[in-house]
Amino acid sequence: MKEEIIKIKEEILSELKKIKESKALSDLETKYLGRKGKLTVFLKQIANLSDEEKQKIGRLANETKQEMIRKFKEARSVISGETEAGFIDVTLPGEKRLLGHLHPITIVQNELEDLFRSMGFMVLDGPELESDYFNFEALNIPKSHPARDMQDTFYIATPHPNPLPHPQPLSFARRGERKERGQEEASVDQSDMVMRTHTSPVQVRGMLKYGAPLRCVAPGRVFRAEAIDAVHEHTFDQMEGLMVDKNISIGNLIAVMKELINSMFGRAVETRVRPGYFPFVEPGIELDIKCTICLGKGCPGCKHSGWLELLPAGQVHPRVLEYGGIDPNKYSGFAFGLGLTRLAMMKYKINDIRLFNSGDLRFLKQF
Ligand code: FA5
Repeated sequence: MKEEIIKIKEEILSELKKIKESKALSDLETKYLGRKGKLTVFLKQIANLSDEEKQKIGRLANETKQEMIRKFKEARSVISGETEAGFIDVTLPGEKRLLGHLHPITIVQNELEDLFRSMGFMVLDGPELESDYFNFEALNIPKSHPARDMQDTFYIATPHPNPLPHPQPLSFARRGERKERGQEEASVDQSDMVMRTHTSPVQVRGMLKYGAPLRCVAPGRVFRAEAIDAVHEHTFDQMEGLMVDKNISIGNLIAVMKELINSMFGRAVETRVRPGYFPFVEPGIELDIKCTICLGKGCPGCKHSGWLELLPAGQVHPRVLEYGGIDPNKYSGFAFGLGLTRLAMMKYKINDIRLFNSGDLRFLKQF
């Protein structure tokens, strides 16, 4: 009988070694220690032995049973990752959680927001469904202006059901001017709606809300009825920047632009500045960046030109300050309209803009 008890014990220990998960462990415990388990049933025979044999075998039987109960308990702790003291065994391999990823444009936007906050800029938001007034009119682009053709606009067929009255531009008499000007020139249509073609409407919204002096950036989506290619999307992101104060000049603008480019790329990147035309700035400039993908040799990411239009900017037009309720005799300002999507292309060396809105998880998982 003694040999039989030892044999069952070895059998249990050898099977225990192969167990890796708790269901199999419970089954094994039932098989040997359950009410009809092999060891339990075998030990019941002890009751039929003589008193002398009972004493000899009984002790071994009892010790073996207790030892096996302990072994099962230990095995259960190992499988569930707990030690006897109830602590988590940190050396066990962890459960790998599936983490989401920030979209590359969100990453770039967050970095820029931090940079501009550190320079005292507020971060503003504006509506994507915008009135014709803020998208064009208040930016010195009246209905008949040829500059409306510069941006292919998605006009909304249904007029705004409950349009708010737009503020009329304030008239500030210029030096040497007698007559009040402004109000009669503006053909304010309060119900025409467009998908905003740029983030520039937030300039005027910001000025009307906060007045001067003002420093703000406004990131967000913009929409254009564009022919799509490797560098043009119909839905893309821009970040508007605006600084209004006394004696703000192009010098301040260039200092901020340099700060922006350096912080984004962390190294000197070749840029070039050209004159640019936008009715809401005077003078206007365009900053291009040498393509970081082909280093200027030409690739699909820069439409084989070696350069990418990134940052148009200029001194805020006095008319726009007036639309924002700010006296252009006292204040001046600069504004820029950064192509955020194009910046993300250059930062991460992505040579096709269509990847950003593709929803392709293989693309997004790289960030
Ligand atoms: C504007 O949208 C002006 N509102 C910018 C501005 C603001 C000028 C303030 C002066 C003062 P533009 O149409 O060039 O300008 O667009 C600005 C930037 O957006 C471009 O330099 C480019 O980087 C990006 N961009 C323009 N069109 C597209 C497009 N279809 N797809 C992706 N990015 C584009």
